[in-house]
Order: sequence, then structure tokens, then C-alpha cells
Amino acid sequence: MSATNRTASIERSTRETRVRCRLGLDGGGEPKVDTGIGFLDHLLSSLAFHAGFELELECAGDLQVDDHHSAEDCALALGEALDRALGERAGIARFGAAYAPLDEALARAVVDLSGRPWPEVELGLEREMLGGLSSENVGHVLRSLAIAARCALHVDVLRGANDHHRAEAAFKAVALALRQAVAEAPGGVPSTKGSLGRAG
Ligand SMILES: [Mn+2]
Repeated sequence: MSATNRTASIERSTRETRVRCRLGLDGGGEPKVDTGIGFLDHLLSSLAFHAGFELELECAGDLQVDDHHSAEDCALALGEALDRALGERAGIARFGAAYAPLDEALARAVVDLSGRPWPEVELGLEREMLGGLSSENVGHVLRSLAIAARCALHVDVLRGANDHHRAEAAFKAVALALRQAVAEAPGGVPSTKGSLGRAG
């Protein structure tokens, strides 16, 4: 796997949403995120930027219902793109662990690009909404992302008084952990089983 081909494009269309996602693991640059939900754009842009990912993500969803379908389907598309961009998951670090502060808030994220989906997410948000995003969907986005990307993802917000800060710190910690985990590392597939890919 070369550094130039770790990209994936996903189009996801249902009666609830239409999502287009292009992800590059070695991109960087300014993320272009337009989900229709401002606070979700903010979180996903931050995730991509701090992970060092190139990301274009657009969603036209049924926001007249509520934010749930759009939030979930954007996360699934991003996770699927991550899964595809990783290919056979050879030559990567596989594990990542990071803390991110945002003023008074502190979040921790630990990831294993194991090929198995397992999210554990404790954000401790108390507000009902953050802008146009339901607080319950902040955790739901991280869980959906981990499931579609087939990784173990443990995210805990350890402290923080401001829910905007708590959510943003969580996404930044996930970004930093992912940045480590997708980093190219010498060797083949980093597993004693010999496989982390779809066939594994
Ligand atoms: Mn912010």
C-alpha cells in the first residue's frame, strides 16, 4: 500500500439521506464538510483536520424529520470510507491512544483497527442539543463510525463543564488516536493472526 492510494469514495443513498464521502488518509488540507447540521460539520471537520485526513463529505438528508438519519448515515459513510481506504490493513501501526484537552474539558480515545467493530463511548453530555445536533447523536456518531470502520474505539470524556467543549475534545482525541493508528509502519499485517482485512 503506498501513501498515494489510501483513499476511498463512498456514495450512500436511502429514502432518508444521500451521502457522498471522499476520504484520503494522507491528505490533510482544509476539510470540506456539509452535512446540513452545523455542529456535526464542526465535529467532523475537526476530526479530519487533526487526523491529517483529506475529507469531502456532503449529505442531503431528511432534516425535516430530525437530525438522526443524517448524523448516523454521515458517520456510516465516513467509517466505510475509512475501512475501504485501509484496504487489507497491512503496513499500519494499528493502535492509537490520545488525550485531547479543550480548555477545561479533557477527553481520551483509544483505537484498535482490529477489523472488529466495538465502540465504548462515554461522553457525559447533559444538554439536549448542541446547535442542530442532538447530544445523544454525538455519541451515536462515534459508535456508528467505529462499527462501519470495524475498529475498537474507546472514548471517555474525563472532565469538562461545557458540553460543546466535551464533544469537541472527544472528536479531537479520536482524531489524534486515528492519526497514530493509520500511520504507515514497516512490516505486513500487524496481527499474530496474519489478517485484519475483510477475509480475516
Ligand atoms: Mn468548537
